[in-house]
Amino acid sequence: MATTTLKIQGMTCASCATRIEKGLNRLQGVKKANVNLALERASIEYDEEQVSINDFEKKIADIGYKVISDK
Ligand code: 9UX
Repeated sequence: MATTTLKIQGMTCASCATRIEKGLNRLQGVKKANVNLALERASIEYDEEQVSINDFEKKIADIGYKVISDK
């Protein structure tokens, strides 16, 4: 099991965060995804044999938001 934190651009309300959270949690291999609106961050616990950061970025983009560099 692995964990990662992604910085997300474009969330403006609590529903945005909930939408992303639900989307991520629906992915096969995601154990637990949490999105913090104030911090603009998603933290994801996942099985790296089933799913990858690339899948998270793609899913978030599909829902209409963008993953940006943490640095
Ligand atoms: Mo409401 Mo957040 O449309 O995008 S869900 S602002």
